[in-house]
Amino acid sequence: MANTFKVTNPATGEFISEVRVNTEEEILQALKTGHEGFKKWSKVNAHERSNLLRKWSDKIQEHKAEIAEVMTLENGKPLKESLGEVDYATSYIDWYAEEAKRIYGRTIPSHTESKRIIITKHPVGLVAAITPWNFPAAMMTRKAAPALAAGCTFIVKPAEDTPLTTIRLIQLAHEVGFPTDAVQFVIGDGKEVGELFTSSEYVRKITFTGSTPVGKSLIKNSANTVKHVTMELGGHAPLIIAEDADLDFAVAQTIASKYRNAGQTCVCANRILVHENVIEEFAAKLTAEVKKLKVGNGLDKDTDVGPIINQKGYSKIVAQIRDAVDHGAEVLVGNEFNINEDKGYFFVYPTVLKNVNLNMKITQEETFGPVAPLISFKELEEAVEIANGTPYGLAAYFFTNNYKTGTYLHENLDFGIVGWNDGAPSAAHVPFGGMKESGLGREGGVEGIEPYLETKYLSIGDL
Ligand code: TXE
Repeated sequence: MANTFKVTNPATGEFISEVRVNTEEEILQALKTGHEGFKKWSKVNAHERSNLLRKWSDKIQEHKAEIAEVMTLENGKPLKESLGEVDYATSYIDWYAEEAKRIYGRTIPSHTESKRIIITKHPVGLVAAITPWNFPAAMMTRKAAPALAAGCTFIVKPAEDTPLTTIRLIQLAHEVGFPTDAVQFVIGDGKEVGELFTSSEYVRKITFTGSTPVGKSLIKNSANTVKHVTMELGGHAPLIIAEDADLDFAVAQTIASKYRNAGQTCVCANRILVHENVIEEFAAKLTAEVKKLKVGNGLDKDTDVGPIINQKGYSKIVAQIRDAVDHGAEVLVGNEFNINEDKGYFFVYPTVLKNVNLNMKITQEETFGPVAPLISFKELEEAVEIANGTPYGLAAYFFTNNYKTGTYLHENLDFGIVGWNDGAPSAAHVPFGGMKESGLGREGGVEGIEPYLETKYLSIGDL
């Protein structure tokens, strides 16, 4: 493994900091520590775990401005979005601080007079998390909070591009009193750390947010030791504009869904399906609004859209735009880039494409960039078929004020998250996750703590 990672600002290419990469011995030791720490942490009572979580949340809020700035520096997202992400991240801690106190068992009526049957819930053990760079705070707390609330110990490997936010959050967890063997981080290359995590007998659960191919390999590698897995993988969200939709509202929601974090979110609208009778009007309104978006350094307070995280992400987006244009897509706005490969910064200007068809890469693969491809449809059945026609099933959106249309779409879209006249349905109190190759399990809500718990059944016979 390399000895250090250089963290750079994707808006300028400037060096921010260097983080030391842990050696294999250190990572193995950390896993042993987490396993041994579990014996103590799992015995801490639920109210105390809850109190610590609340203190952690408060502490993060005290440091909100500092954390948001670090996030913008390493990720590039506009400062206003980073501030919002700190709130989003602590909302998971707040939610699971309460859920910690509601890990209920139950009793089951017996089939004989003498027997008593009791069901209890227990933490699974050491949880190893691998997190992405697109939401460096929230993707970590969404895993750490339910794990710690359940009584599990927790170790996280942040993404190589954005380790600083995570390191700061873990430091604050220790400052408020979480034992250092209950909450840990390690720094290293994804594949190498992933293999150490999945092959370790100490790790009882892997929780991952990232690309579908990496998720599949983690599931495979976890099989040897039969670990629990939660996978939040790629998405390719359809956003359907029905003929009767309120177009101004739908445009505003599409912009919020599509261009937040420069389109680098797993739930962002990737395929905009518009009824043929309103596509011209919708396209004109969307284009007019997209032209107003300001692209730049996330630290500038006017910036709406920041840079792309790195060259790999940038190249994928540019290749999709070029492929679409080569195959007949019309550029309504965008298809412009501002790159400086020597300095290492990569901007893609918000783009809207019309005349997009299903043979183009952009309709088949997740984009992870600020590009809105407009696809025309005639019948709702056709829209549903296109929407469901990929291996992904994370989020879907539709805009209609017609109850029958909305009900039909809700019932027929194969997605874990459905937004009806809502382009931003995520929250700590709801189950977030995907169907098909978008993942396994749910994060958030009451569902989000279950994957960190084992069920134990006690049968008491004759007493
Ligand atoms: O993902 P990776 P990348 C999608 C999105 C994006 C594409 C590639 O389409 O364009 O994935 O992004 C760690 N074993 N999403 O390359 O590689 C890595 O260190 C174990 C959607 O950034 O999946 C990082 O911590 N871990 C997604 C994390 O996985 C490995 C968010 C994510 O990186 C590993 C990110 C391996 N073999 C990308 N290889 C979402 N669901 O929001 C890498 N990693």
